[in-house]
Amino acid sequence: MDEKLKSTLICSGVLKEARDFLLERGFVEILPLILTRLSDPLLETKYAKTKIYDKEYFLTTSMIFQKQILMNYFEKIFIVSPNIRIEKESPHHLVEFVQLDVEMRNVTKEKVMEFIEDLVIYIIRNLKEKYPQLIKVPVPEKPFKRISVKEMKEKYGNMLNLSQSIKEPYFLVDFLEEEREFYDREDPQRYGILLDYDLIYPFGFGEGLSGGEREYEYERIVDRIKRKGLPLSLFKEYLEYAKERKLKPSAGFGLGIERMVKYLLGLDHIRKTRIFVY
Ligand code: ASN
Repeated sequence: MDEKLKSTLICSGVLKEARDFLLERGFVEILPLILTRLSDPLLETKYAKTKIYDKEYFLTTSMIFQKQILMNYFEKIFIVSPNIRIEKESPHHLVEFVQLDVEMRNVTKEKVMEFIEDLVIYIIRNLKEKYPQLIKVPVPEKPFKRISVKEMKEKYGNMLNLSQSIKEPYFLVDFLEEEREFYDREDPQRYGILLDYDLIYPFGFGEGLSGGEREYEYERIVDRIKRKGLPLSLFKEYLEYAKERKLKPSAGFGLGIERMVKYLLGLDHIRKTRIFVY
């Protein structure tokens, strides 16, 4: 079978297994937004700004803020969310990609990492059973190893070298404030260190997921935005929620769907995971 057709089949399988796992655990699925007025500042660009019926919109880079706002109403949610990011031309990046965006109220970094282990093991185990000829990667065992960003840099230099050197998924933790966004919660005991986690696939497949605990207190959010040198006016709607104490303690993650398919099928380029992306 052609690589793009295999990928399409496995992509459908990943989404089915992920949805089954989350719905069984009481998660509510939220529909994604493509046009938005509030999106992730991670690349500091508002793509394709456009006016529709006198209102300005741009394209979603991630639904991080919507996930946090939703925590005021639901305890556990997920979104199969298409994102646009002009980040880098590489075998690991797509301008248009889909992430499985998950958020949970009142959970800690450790709990979410355990949850991710269970989710990833569930998806791989079930897909290996259904498609034994297509999926050769082993079912990982938990707990996945944890490595700090500091240790990763000392021992491997960078994330891709780490990924090339390992034979099972790892969690990369203890990101520095300047490496991530203002909404990622700073460890109250360790200034400048964030309560984030990335899932790194082995055999050079690189980062597969990123997430963290979130800042939710108005004063802390304002401080973090200022430390980034960003204008508060960019986040007006979000800051209003925070001021009214409508953001709750939460943590979550985004799992890249195409990156997981690329890893499961051992593909050399992420374009091969999408039937209409060339
Ligand atoms: N989805 C990511 C998260 O939950 C955020 C992102 O895509 N930048 O942390």
